[in-house]
Amino acid sequence: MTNSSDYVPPKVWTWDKGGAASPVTSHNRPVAGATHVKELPVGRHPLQLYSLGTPNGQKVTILLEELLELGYAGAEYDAWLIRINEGGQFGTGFVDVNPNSKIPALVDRSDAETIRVFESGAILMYLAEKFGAFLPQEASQRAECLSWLFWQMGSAPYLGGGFGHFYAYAPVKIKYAIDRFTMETKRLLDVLDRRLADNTFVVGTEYTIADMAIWPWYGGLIQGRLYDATEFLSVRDYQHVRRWADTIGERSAVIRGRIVNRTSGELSEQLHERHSATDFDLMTQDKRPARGE
Ligand SMILES: N[C@@H](CCC(=O)N[C@@H](CS)C(=O)NCC(=O)O)C(=O)O
Repeated sequence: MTNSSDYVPPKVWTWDKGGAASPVTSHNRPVAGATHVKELPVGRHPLQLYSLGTPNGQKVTILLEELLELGYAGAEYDAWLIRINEGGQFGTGFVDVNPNSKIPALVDRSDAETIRVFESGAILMYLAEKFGAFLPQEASQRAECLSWLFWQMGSAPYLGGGFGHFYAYAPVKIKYAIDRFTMETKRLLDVLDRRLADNTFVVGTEYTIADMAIWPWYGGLIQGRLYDATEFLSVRDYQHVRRWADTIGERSAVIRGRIVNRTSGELSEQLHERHSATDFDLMTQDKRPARGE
């Protein structure tokens, strides 16, 4: 491996297939499209989710569990596991649903016309609009909600792809990259902390899809579930984010949503696939369903 400080980029970049990769990027290529034929499984519910319990995946399962808790039976879903470390996102069936080969991806089979949705922010908006919940109707509140939702979507590559990648996953520790993305991550935490100093939730008093998008990332950082970086980032400085993260983390729908499709952490916090509300009860008896594995 070339030392990062010795590296001089060539005139034209070429793909070094045998080059250094972290376990999370070893399946990535510089081209799009499928690498193998694999149809996606289809369960009995109207909504079929193909995902993994990362922060981007958790956003959607939290919203679905919140909708079900409010009594929207049409939000019943099958959550199928896509193992991105094994290249599951490059199967033909998955690429048909998301040509960008990233989880989460949703298929809505509620009506005669099957609808696919990819990009977690688009999925949150689609579901919130479909059920008329967690997205304010009033113009200024709606604008605030969408602003914070897209703030999270825009900042994820800095927090996850930048800070998380170079601090936790990269096979070499590069000070320049870690400094650059730590600075931005702390600035983003401060943006959120200032907003939450005067507001219960990011939009104000109402809990919305913006909180559901932001919580798995910034709540995860603050509560120590992401990148093991609480000390490094001095997260105790962000006391309003902490208060907000703890409040949301106690909601029963969030407790359920954040363990769906999870494959890491405590075994008691991993429900690899979810096909029924009773799957959560089976977990407590250590009888997790393992369909499709
Ligand atoms: N902007 C996308 C990002 C999704 C994303 O980055 N997903 C990651 C997991 S959190 C993934 O599928 N990575 C697989 C890969 O990069 O090959 C969204 O919010 O849906």
